[in-house]
Amino acid sequence: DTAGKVIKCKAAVTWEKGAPFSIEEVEVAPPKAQEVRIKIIATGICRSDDHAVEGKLSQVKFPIILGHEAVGIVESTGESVKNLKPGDRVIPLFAPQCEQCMCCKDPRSNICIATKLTKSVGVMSDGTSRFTCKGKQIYHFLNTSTFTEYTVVDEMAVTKIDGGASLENTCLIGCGFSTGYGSALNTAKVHPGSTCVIFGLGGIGLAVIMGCKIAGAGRIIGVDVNPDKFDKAKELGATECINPKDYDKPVAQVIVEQTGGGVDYAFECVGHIETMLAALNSSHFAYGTTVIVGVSAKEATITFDPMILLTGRTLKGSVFGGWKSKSSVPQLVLDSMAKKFDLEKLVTHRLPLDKINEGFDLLHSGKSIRTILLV
Ligand code: PAD
Ligand code: ZN
Repeated sequence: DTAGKVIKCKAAVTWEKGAPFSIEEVEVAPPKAQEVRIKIIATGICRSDDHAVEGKLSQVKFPIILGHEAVGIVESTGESVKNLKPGDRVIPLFAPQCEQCMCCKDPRSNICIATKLTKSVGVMSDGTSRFTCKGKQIYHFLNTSTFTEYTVVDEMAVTKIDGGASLENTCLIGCGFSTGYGSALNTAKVHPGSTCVIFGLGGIGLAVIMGCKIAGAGRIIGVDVNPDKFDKAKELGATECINPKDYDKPVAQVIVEQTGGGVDYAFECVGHIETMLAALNSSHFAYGTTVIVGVSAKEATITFDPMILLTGRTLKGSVFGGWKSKSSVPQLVLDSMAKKFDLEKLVTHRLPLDKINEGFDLLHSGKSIRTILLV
């Protein structure tokens, strides 16, 4: 029985900006009050982890254990933890929910005020870390830190899922799938017969396509500079795909021309300023909605003529697809078990945690959609 004791286990540590992952033995302290220690079973590689390695995110301190898209099993719980016990199958929540604050109680938002205000970057709410390695404190990432055999999270940052959920691919509900799918359903509210364009056909963009299709969109246009992504996009519901490199005019102009004035819904799933502007410029002047899903680099700013919005365009964004994580994730897991959508379609590779650097190489080369690390 490991409850109440320090656990020594394997983790992938990022010692500094730009460094490769280093497999280390780390010590994971027991959970304090209102905290939960989780044995991670599987964790996906998301572009946001790569942004963190590259130092593009403001909320990252090194050395750190990255990873935020996972499924696991509760190992032990700290004092006064309600509704979770050892053995429960769980998904960590990078966008936690206290379920008490103004935003958690407001149906329009999924960004919890409590976690935003009370949490310092990279540590638990008491200001300390639960990870040490070679005598050094290792920072936490996005309330989760999942590239490790064991992690500790706040009770607000984990939710129990059905005991029969697959441990093979359910981790994608922890980020990529839910982010894209919810961006279409919750943030854009795609309507039947509408025309949609998706910039960036990685895990996030493809999950947006799955959402657009379920919402009954009539035309779903995928845009990527890597045409190797087109077959999968079409398999998941894209009706056509565009490679901006095939044209000598801006891709937004191509889309406006091909859609008789612009799309109903444009999604940016890359994280670049240029594709955010291209998405906005592809949207219909009178009623087009643009959703920014991609995470831009910390110093990036966007500039456009405000008149572009005056005629009726809407520009918005969302984190985790607008889902209220704690309450929505268990239902998304049930929907997946009921085959409402197929998570396996987003999985291209599976590797042991030790081969995490290979997984990131696959992301960089454009060969993978989602690589799942089996911990
Ligand atoms: P990914 O790297 O798997 O996919 C990005 C895709 O964009 C690739 O297929 C690229 O070829 C393509 N691409 C690159 N440049 C261009 C371009 N100029 N025009 C068109 N396509 C291009 O990443 P991902 O799907 O894991 O993540 C996508 C973004 O979403 C990334 O910025 C990530 O940080 C962000 C994200 N946001 C949330 C959220 O809650 N908002 C959650 C998770 C990820
Ligand atoms: Zn992610």
